[in-house]
Amino acid sequence: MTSMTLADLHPGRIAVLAGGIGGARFLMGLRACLPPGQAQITVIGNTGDDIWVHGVRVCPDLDTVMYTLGGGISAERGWGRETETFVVKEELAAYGVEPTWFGLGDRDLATHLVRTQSLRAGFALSEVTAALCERWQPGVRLLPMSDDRAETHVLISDPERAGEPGAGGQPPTVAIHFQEWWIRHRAAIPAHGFRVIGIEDARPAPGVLEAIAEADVILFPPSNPVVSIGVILQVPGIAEAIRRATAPVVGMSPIIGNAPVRGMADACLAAIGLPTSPLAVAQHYGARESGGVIDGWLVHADDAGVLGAVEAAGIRGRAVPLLMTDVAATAAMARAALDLAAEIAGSPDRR
Ligand code: FO1
Repeated sequence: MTSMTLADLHPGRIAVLAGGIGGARFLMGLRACLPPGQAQITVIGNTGDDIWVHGVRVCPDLDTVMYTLGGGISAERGWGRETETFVVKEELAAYGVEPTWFGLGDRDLATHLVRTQSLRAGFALSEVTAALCERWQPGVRLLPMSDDRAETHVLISDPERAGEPGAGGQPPTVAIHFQEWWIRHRAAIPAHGFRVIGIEDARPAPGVLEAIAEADVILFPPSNPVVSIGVILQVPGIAEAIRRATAPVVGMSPIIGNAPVRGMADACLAAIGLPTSPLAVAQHYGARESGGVIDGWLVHADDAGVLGAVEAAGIRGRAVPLLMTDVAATAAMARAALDLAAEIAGSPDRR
């Protein structure tokens, strides 16, 4: 069986569910591995991280994709702008205004001001995102998962009331915004779970369901499977659209060995009772043939030992280098994902 390549498919409509830094890094490789103009990439971005802070609306994962692909990202931080300053942040702190823990950059602030002004004028987040991308030209279509507000909050034991016995002798549980847990507490406070406030009423943004239905390939980059891709899949209609899609769905493990490549996916997996392993994440997404959302799964070369169990879960597995050390390495990973997708698309049993 000759392995099909993307060129054998229709000129390549690729839908990518993406979170922040991991998703953006992957997209740099995906864009690099395709001949220019060969494919149209639609990114469905996570907006569960979004937050109102100092009166402006910040969309971390959308901005990280936009800045990274548009050439404005701070390579050192992976978020926010390069050659950034934080004078406004310092001035706000001088007034004693909270949150002082949020890294609001001066250049980044311009993006939030434009977005906030446009939202206040009645434009939808998807329209605002398209307008911001006019400047940055990311080379992909960037869609928020939803135009409706759906914010990830983290359930933790109330640090202020640690002594008090709550239900069942546990201290009372409180919910804090994901950004506070992630930035202020570095995800070091054990999370009992996540609640995406408003997700039940959130609708997929215009173009999202069509991008999934019309895709030739659907990819899950190594973004956080719980609070990034996991949140996108909670938008009513999106997981169902992926289950029904004709395109093969291939994901990539954000976990190498038993540790996340970066970020704190292990703290997120623990919060929902999952071990930090490439197999656990694949099983969490589940095989499409048994009601899940993926057909194929890439694990890191050193984790080839889990491929038997991945296949037993009904998912076609491949072990390839998954460290996105530079664009060339990431392009090779993206190519491996596309080749696996083409193989799945071409095989009669679709697995
Ligand atoms: N991450 C941090 O670790 N510290 C920050 O102060 C911080 C500020 C920030 C501002 C704008 C933005 O778009 C992202 C920012 N991030 C910061 C990253 C952000 O918390 C994460 O990228 C996502 O929310 C999780 O992927």
